[in-house]
Amino acid sequence: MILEHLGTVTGYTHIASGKVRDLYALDDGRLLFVASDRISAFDYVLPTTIPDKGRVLTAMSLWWFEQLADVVPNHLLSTDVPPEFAGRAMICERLEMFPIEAVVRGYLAGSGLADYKRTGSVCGIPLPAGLVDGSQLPEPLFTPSTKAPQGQHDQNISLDDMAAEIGSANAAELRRLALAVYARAESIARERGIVLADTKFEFGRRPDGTIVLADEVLTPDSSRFWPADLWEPGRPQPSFDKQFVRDWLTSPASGWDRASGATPPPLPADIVAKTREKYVEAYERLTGLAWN
Ligand code: PZK
Repeated sequence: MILEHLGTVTGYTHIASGKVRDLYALDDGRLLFVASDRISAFDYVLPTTIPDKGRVLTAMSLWWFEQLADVVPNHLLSTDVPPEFAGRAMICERLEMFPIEAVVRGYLAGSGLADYKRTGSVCGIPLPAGLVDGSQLPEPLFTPSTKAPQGQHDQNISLDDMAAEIGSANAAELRRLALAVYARAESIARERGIVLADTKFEFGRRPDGTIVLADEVLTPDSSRFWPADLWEPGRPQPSFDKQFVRDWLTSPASGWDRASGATPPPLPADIVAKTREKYVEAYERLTGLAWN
């Protein structure tokens, strides 16, 4: 009771948390979107944080919003946030969110690859035979999914399913916007030596009906970034940011048995430092700006 009251007088009330980000409501109706330093791997939030990760991903997202401003409006209002969130939070306009993850895939991996192996299609879109893990697709695909409750995986759906959920005009517009944003971002990333294999957007609607890009965008947490020089279809591609973490967790050194269902152990300091450096490198390569 008392804590809730204090939360209100300080002006922000916690409303939701994902694995690595937190959402607060301001008392004027706006939202505070906060990126933490938490990191997930193999579907677990690890017991170790990565210093500066929240600030790096927020800076990256802000930079992308600017790059994309002529393609789609976004929910960012301000970065003037409470001091404990400085650099890793955005004040955003509150939208009516579409209950859809707007995924675009330029390459085959993850659940897209799983669908393809099982059905020869991804989200009902037929693909040529002979594609392998990491293959570039003939053209980028819009492959929507439904947001699953926390702890479960999103489920790929067809465009017809999506249209049944949000209406065919909204479905067509989300598809158009997501593909346009991906095309712009993929071209920027490629010039900087990063393959943007796939990415997930969330969109919402203003009271006047305008569709707006929300969430964080085009970060390693919402996208698969691959180092372009190491891209080699036919095997799982190394992750730009998390490869040191995955390699250590699955090595004997970690003592962790992924199949056991146990929570992963804390990361050693050198893995933390190298992973932090990868996030900084991704930011610097994409933006051409120095970190700090
Ligand atoms: C909104 N999420 C996902 C993000 C979480 C959950 N601009 C907006 N307006 C209304 N709702 C949302 C947004 C945004 N972005 C986003 N859920 C609601 C989410 C961060 C942490 F726990």
